[in-house]
Amino acid sequence: TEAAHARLNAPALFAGCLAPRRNNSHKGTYGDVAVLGGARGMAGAGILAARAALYAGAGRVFVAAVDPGPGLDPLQPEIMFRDAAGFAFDGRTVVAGPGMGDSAGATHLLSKVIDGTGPLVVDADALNLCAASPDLTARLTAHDGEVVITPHPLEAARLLGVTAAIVQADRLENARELAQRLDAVVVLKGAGSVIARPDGEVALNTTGNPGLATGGTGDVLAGLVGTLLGQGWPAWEAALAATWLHGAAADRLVAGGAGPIGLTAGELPRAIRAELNAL
Ligand code: NPW
Ligand code: AMP
Ligand code: MG
Repeated sequence: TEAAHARLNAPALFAGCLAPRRNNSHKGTYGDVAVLGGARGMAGAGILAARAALYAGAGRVFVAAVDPGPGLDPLQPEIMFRDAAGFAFDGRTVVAGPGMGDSAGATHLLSKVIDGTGPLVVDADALNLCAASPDLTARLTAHDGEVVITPHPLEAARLLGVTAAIVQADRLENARELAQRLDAVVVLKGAGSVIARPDGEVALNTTGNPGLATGGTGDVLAGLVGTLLGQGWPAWEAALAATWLHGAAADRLVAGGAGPIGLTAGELPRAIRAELNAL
């Protein structure tokens, strides 16, 4: 079967990257994560990604917003809000795309981040902008730093220039193809997320449930990948751990009665924290 060609994602595959929080450490030790998002009407997506980054251990978390927005998450005042224009992205881990929109401003900021240095997660609207621009895609492929992309099947289809049905017909092979083309680690999301890397290695995620089929859960995953990259994890292990933890958190919520019907993305970050500390 197809799955025979894929490893099954499990904590053993990323356990080597789990490090205890050292006594002699400070917020600077655990990385800055900046979410490039915050288009009008979708501020929530950036906040969800930022909360995931915070609850999975980032030292400092920013939302760099493309449009004027709330400026504060009253339920999560730890998150710092900045105007994306003028924000110093370089050297920080950037999660580009959740609720970013496709405005000219968003496109300009994305190209700036892609041409910069440092670990990079590309999700949602940032993937769609790349799919619409061969130039941006080429520059992403040449990015100076680790890159993880987190497409759902339609986003993957846009990048490959095919339909979602074609992506779904051979998820392993299409995830591999994207990883090779973009020279990036790919998380092809959906029931049984596929994690692929440019050398052809693939893993199939075993956690998660249909409670995740609701708005905002992908934004949480992107923030989670970003926070692990920001704590120094290599792209492959960060993608494996994030997909495993994200699904395990959803499974934990369902076991507690908070789903699958009506599970909300906002409940995931705390459950992710519980999973991470239990490992
Ligand atoms: P269908 O309906 O089957 O034809 P889009 P988006 C398909 C932000 N958000 N298997 C499916 O197509 C995001 O961050 C903001 C098969 C679905 O309708 C982005 O910036 C939120 N098909 C922006 O919105 C919360 C699948 O893709 C279509 C599939 C747009 O992102 C919500 C949707 O894709 C959201 O995260 C699967 N497993 N999964 C907020 N609170 O601010 C998806 N599809 O049109 O690219 O839009 O993903 O909603
Ligand atoms: P997005 O479409 O970007 O919001 O991402 C949705 C998230 O939920 C991804 O992490 C998917 O893998 C996950 N997901 C969606 N539907 C399911 C499902 N039926 N079973 C397991 N995970 C799912
Ligand atoms: Mg999404």
